[in-house]
Amino acid sequence: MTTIRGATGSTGATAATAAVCTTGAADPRADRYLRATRREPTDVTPVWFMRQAGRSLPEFRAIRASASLVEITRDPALCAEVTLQPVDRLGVDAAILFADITTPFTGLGVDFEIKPGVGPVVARPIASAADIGRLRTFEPEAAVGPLLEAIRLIRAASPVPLIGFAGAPFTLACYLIEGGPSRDFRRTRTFMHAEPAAWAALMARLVDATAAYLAAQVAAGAQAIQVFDSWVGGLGPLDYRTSVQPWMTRLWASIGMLGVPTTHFGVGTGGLLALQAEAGGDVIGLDWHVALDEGWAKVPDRAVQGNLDPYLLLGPWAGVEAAARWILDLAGGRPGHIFNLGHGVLPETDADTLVRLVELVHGYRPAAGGPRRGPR
Ligand code: 1CP
Repeated sequence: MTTIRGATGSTGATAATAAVCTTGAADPRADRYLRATRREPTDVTPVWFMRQAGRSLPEFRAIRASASLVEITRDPALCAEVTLQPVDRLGVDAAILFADITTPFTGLGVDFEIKPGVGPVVARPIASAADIGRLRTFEPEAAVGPLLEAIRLIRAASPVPLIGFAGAPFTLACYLIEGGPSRDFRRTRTFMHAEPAAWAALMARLVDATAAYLAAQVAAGAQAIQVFDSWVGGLGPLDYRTSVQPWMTRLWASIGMLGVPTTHFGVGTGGLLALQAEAGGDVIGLDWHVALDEGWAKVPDRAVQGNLDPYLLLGPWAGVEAAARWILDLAGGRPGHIFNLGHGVLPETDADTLVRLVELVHGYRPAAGGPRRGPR
């Protein structure tokens, strides 16, 4: 087990590094994920899970009983411990920083809370150009200093690469304008069309903040970054091209220079994949609405990540196994497939099912003769 809490400052980090170095050199998980992002061959298919930290792990719930999500992100040692819990328990090939996509809101001067059972709720949703004018410039060290310190601790202790992340401007705007979770993002989509100049101003502010936030994570040690455009699949291709893609292109012009692999993720984006790839991303996320080979054919020059339906994990193992093997057969061992769920781990998921799934992916060997198509 990786224990970082109780470690004080650099002394603790050094001790953790020493402990890992003795075993870490031989850990086959050390660079599988990074190699796959570059579409280089790997010994086995790398696997990690979106939302793998927190949620289904009992050891997370024990910590969460006495500290809120925001408190965890402000305590570097605790944040590092929670980030590394799934690496120990599940055997995954990458760690993802424990934070929320709304974590940088405080640095923009946006008052919000994460309500249990609901999600992020913004105190005063954005409704006008004047509201956008009141957003503060995001200064990473002042806004998320402890989180950047957590990244340094994780890097010193982790046997696997650390993925930093941020919400994409559209998805962040959904929370800022709706004021909380929404099924149809009605206000956001209306605002986008009714107030095009204000929408552009908001997107510009969020691109700048997100670029600065991700650059700070990489400077602190994140070895890859993922941009979550979780809710953009609600848009059609015309809206995407007009109102979102230019901002994603601008974001990638900045983060593409950071020197680490980037992943561009969304849900329900089967009709947007080529446009997303055009904006940027070494790795493109595929959710479960698209067969892996068909999705990959739309972004042939990129790596892909996905695409198991997270709801399957709530059912019998046979369903998980059949779908996982189908996905792996469709990938056929081609370099550049990172196995993941099509969206985040659901809170009710049994951690043992995740362990078993990691073992299945790592134990899989593609059949000779390339990708198998199977049923769809
Ligand atoms: O592995 C992890 O869980 C790492 C930490 C992590 C990540 C990567 C959290 C902690 N949130 C996120 C990303 C995130 N947050 C996304 C993008 C990924 C995705 O699409 O799932 C989104 C859309 C959010 C917003 C959010 N935060 C929701 C969804 C609300 C909605 O609109 O339906 C919820 C429920 C949260 C709260 C939250 N974030 C994270 C945790 C552990 C929790 C649960 C609340 C808590 O424990 O207090």
